Amino acid sequence: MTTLSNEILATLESQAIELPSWAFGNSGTRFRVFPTAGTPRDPFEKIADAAEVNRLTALAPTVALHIPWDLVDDYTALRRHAEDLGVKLGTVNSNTFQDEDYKFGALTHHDERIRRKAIDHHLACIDVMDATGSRDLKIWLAEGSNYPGQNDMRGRQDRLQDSLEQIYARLADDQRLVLEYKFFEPSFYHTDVPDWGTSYAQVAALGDKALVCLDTGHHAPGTNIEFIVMQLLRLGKLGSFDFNSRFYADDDLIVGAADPFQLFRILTEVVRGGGLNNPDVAFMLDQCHNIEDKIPGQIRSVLNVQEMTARALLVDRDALTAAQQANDVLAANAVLMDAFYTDVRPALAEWRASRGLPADPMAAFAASGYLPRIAAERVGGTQAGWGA
Ligand code: PSV
Ligand code: MN
Ligand code: MN
Repeated sequence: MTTLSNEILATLESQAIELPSWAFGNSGTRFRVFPTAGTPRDPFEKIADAAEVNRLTALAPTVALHIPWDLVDDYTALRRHAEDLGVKLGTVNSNTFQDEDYKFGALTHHDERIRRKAIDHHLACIDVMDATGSRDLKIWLAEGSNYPGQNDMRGRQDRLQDSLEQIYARLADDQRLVLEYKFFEPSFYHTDVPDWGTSYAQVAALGDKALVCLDTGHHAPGTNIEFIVMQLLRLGKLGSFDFNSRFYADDDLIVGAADPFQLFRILTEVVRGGGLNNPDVAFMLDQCHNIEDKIPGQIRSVLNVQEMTARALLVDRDALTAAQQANDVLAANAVLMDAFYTDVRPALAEWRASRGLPADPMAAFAASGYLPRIAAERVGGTQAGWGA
């Protein structure tokens, strides 16, 4: 069995991966949202489910909120509820994509009334952050156009900068803004923040508290995502990850499911660039579980990140540098592949058990009776999220 050094285990022990509250809600495609028994009826129940993932893995100490999906009267009570369950409230995500007014844009809109409304929504999100103790405001914009000529792309970019400046000005000293990019969808011709370069240009103009959010599912097929990770770390502008995996578009599948090797390559650059366990670089999941059970879906996801991080930490850096310096192409590649092909699962299971955690968190969850209990308890009610 492969053993992991104490240094690697100590690094893994500090790993924290934020869970998205919406992963626990029902979601689907434009064809159908399949409901699941026991789905949370309110943000309190979403946090209880997230806390279950953390209880079994010790990997997920924070939960991201989405406003208004997670609207509550009293955020201090929500914060207390989370802390009672051993987790904290994390990133606040804004939502300017489910309101009729935003059909043709929000922070980029030429109609000043609508743009004001979208800016005010973000200011309200920062109010929520003040109450929840959250550090980060995550902005993903569903803005763009479907047809050439439909919009003045330049004017929209200028208005976006002005809108972001107004939002940025409201941040407290210890708060940050992360701007997420996505190459297409819901718009199909142009998107206002389509790539890391645009996000970087926008946040660089704002200041140190504005950074880029890299969602692994938001790139064209074949994109070398680890290169982008390297570059943003190099520039000190990688604020956060939204981890998930994809086969075709923004599939939001379990991280590491579609392309484990890509996850390994990304994490190898994170390690290389000092982004691991770096408080400036938040690790988050952004996933939807359309057909699988949601809590085990999240457990599997955080375990996949942990496993792949362990493999990235196994890369023999000295051997790699020596091979690179000698232009030994095949030897350098072999160093990476040796680490990637190392099965770290038995060592991680043993390590978990030694810390009083279940060796197999998936099995422990299945045996816990939590799922049948919430299925019996949570009857009725509506649930906000993608299906809303
Ligand atoms: C839509 O693409 C999206 O998946 C973005 O990645 C956001 O992070 C997420 O929704 C939540 O708004
Ligand atoms: Mn995302
Ligand atoms: Mn997405």
